[in-house]
Amino acid sequence: MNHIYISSCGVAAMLLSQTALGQAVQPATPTSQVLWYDQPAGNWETEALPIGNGRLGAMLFGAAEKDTVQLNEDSLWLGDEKDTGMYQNLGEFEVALPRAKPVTNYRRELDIGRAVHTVTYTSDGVAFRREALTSYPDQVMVFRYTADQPGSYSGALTFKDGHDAKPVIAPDRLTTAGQLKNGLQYESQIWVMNDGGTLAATPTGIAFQNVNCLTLLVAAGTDYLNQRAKGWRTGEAPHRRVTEQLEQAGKRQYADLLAAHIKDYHALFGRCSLELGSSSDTNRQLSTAKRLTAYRGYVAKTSTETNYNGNSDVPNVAGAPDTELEVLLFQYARYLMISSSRNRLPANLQGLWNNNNNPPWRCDYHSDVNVQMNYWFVDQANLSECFSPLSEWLYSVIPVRRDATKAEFGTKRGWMTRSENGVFGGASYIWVPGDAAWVAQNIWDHYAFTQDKDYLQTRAYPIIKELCEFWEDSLKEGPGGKLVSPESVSPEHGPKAQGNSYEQQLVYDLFTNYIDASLALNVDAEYRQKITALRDRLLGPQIGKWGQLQEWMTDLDDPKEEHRHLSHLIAVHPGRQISPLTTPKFAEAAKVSMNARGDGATGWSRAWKICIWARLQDGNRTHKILNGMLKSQIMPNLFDTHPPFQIDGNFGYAAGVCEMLVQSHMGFIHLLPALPDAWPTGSVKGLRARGGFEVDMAWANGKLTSVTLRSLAGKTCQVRYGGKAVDLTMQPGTVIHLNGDLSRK
Ligand code: FUC
Repeated sequence: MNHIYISSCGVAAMLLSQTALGQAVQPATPTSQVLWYDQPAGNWETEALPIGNGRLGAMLFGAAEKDTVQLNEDSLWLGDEKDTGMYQNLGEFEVALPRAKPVTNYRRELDIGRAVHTVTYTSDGVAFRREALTSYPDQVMVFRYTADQPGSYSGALTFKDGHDAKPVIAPDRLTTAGQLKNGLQYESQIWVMNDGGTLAATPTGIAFQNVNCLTLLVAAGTDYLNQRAKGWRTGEAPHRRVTEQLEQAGKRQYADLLAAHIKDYHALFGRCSLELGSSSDTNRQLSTAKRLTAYRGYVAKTSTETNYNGNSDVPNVAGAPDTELEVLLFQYARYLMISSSRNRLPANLQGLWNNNNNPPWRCDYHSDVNVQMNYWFVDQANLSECFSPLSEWLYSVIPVRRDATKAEFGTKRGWMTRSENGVFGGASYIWVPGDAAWVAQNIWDHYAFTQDKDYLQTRAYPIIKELCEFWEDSLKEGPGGKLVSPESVSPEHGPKAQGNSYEQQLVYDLFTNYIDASLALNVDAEYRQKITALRDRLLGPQIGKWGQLQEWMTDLDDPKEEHRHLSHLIAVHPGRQISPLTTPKFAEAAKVSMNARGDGATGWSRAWKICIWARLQDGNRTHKILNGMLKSQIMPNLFDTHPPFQIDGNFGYAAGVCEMLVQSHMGFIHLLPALPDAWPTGSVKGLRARGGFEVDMAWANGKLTSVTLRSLAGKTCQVRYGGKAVDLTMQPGTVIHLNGDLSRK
């Protein structure tokens, strides 16, 4: 079938980029924005590459003879209000492309500057090229196959639904609809478009012959709705919406879909850039997998950590410092966030990529660190739009949690959750009272960064206030009349006890955020006073017998304990109760505890260690842990592994990098609070600070050289660097330029 795409199959244009890519010369995009490989992916978890638009996602393998694409839609969830459920696999399509001759010049790459995945290779004298993207503006995935000689595509498309629903096969379309056992309806459609040649329906899929240029449009959806009052369903099968999305996208040229996608993506991604010095040309020319190996080889000279396969053998690669790879990992976290969290459900334990119907940890929203960590960096790294999925999800499940808490504990006000959470409000595993206050901290922080009053009024304030009421009812009098939390766990180890630091610190944080929130809205003065009085009576941090910050109310901490959870350090990060600048003794005790926990860890825990040491202002320590993270738990596709793959490590890494460069949790903007010797020269543009500020800065030889500060909300602020501080009064839109000594330019 001929169609609108004919005119956009520009062979000449394709040839140009083919030459550049086919010879594996340095790509035009900076190497800190490209992941590339000289082999197809074999393994989903470690090698395949993710694309997504915050709702739809795919993992791409890129083999020349068989393009395998595994699909996800972020609301394809089992479960209900009682059962947490788990996140499901939508399915997998395969484009079989049998070829006559061996493949040469193979390259697959993910350009995170444009959010486009490309595969190029030569076979039988024909240069082939594929591009794949997931468009947010058009809500479809686009897969585009071109070649430099006409009629080069012959093969077949098949689709395997994740729950074995059978596709309805038309000559140009595969439509697959099904229902999960909780009644959730879903549908996926693949529309095949050919320039030249023929298409035909077969018993198993769609066959194509002698096609010049093949385009696949993929749309998918479910009838999930994040509203309890409507039974968590839209009330309509997804067929109409999915069909419409496909029809709308099908009216447009590929070049237009591509341009709209890049424009939309770049509006978010392009807002923050980072440079930490140049890497060597040798490093730059390595594929990402080899580059990681080289990095490991370099780090291995100074550390003995095991890698993600659990062995400590590091290939004999002469590595060199590679700050561009460290930047790539930071920007990759931003790419993954934009691709997995926009206007729909929040990023789960694997973002939104999952090929398993019984996934590790349900691929859910764990609330005793993981979902919080996912969102720590989002506002800092100038991706505030990606935050609302978290607040909307939380807002949607609170009514269920409120009822469940009342049924279980007879509570009158507020709610609690258990560590495993789904999308219909069901939760499982241990009840952890502090978890809710912890998510509420993210909820507050989003306001602190954006100064969005409407959000504060409609989402943050009601959520925070209700939890204050819960704690008002739950706190008990403990030793010396201090208020302590009821008996609970410190995630996820040790005895059940009263007054665990986890809860004490989170309640302190919640009350502090409430006070600030009610002041910002100028409401509830009386209740604010009450909460202030309660906060003053809370049992505060305690220093134990070996100088450590106590995890429990009684001095129980074992100096040999290396557990991954760092729950008693929340006051340092992400909280604001302990800082070397305001509470130096507690900060010292925090260091003692952190030294005892060690620098190694599983996935996310190591990222948290970077954040905590950054808050303790030890730049070299943060970089050592960062080195260890890249060496031992970053896989060739740059996913972080716990093991298995958990995206919190990727996102937590980005939070750590932000904390090393700019901190703003103590009421002022602190520049370069934890700059390591390994980053003597660099620059960053577009980091955000609390109070609605955007920061650009540059440094050289370990010293700040220039700063540009933009105010979005017109607040006064204090900027600090080293021993210096300046107070600035700004209007919305004011831009101020400072020298390295903070004098005005
Ligand atoms: C928490 C952690 C585990 C794991 C799981 C998904 O329970 O303690 O390490 O990350 O979440």
